[in-house]
Amino acid sequence: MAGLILALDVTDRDAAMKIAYETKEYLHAIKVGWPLIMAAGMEIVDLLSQIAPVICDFKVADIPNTTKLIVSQAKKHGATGIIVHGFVGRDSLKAAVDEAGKMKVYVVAEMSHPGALDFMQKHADEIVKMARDVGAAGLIAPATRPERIREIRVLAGNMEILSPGVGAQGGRARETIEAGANHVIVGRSIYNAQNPKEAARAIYEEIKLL
Ligand code: NUP
Repeated sequence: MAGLILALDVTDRDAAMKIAYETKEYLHAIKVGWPLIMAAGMEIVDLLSQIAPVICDFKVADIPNTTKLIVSQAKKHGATGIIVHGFVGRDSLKAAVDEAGKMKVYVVAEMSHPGALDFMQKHADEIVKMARDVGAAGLIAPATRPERIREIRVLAGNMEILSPGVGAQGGRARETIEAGANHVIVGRSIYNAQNPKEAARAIYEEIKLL
């Protein structure tokens, strides 16, 4: 069943908790990134974990030892998943997977913004193969390019694909899932909506049976 992951990129702790509570019945998970962590500290991961599974979008891009330390901190605060970069190479990726244990490691294969065409897209397919080799749980692939999700799906086997870029960046939820993503990641279209609960419900309804 396709699911909705809320990208909770607000910079106020109380606003974050309110939106999470309001939308929780429609969420597969909550993705927390640097804006909220820098505003509210890692404790927000512990708090949000009581509402829904939390994925830490830290886009880790470092040497194996530092990667291991970061993954371990995310685990300590109750995250169920962490997003890391793949371009740093096999040893760093392997360090993330080894340290993660039951926590899922999602590897950025190709980003959703136009700048991803400058460097990332050229190596995305190799990153997918490497992520699969080292036993990562899933991949990040762009909802803004459903044709790329389709290609990445073929290489990914049964790895999970999470796709950001729905809504504010122009991607569409149904099309993203139909192209082969398991779940969509949506931020601004929900947390900036007049009624975040209704915005989350609409996306949930659009994809839940796909
Ligand atoms: O390729 C990526 N694109 C992307 O937008 C990888 C990501 N992790 N993201 C994140 O997804 C981005 O940092 C933001 O948290 C979310 C998309 O938010 P929005 O465009 O729906 O507001």
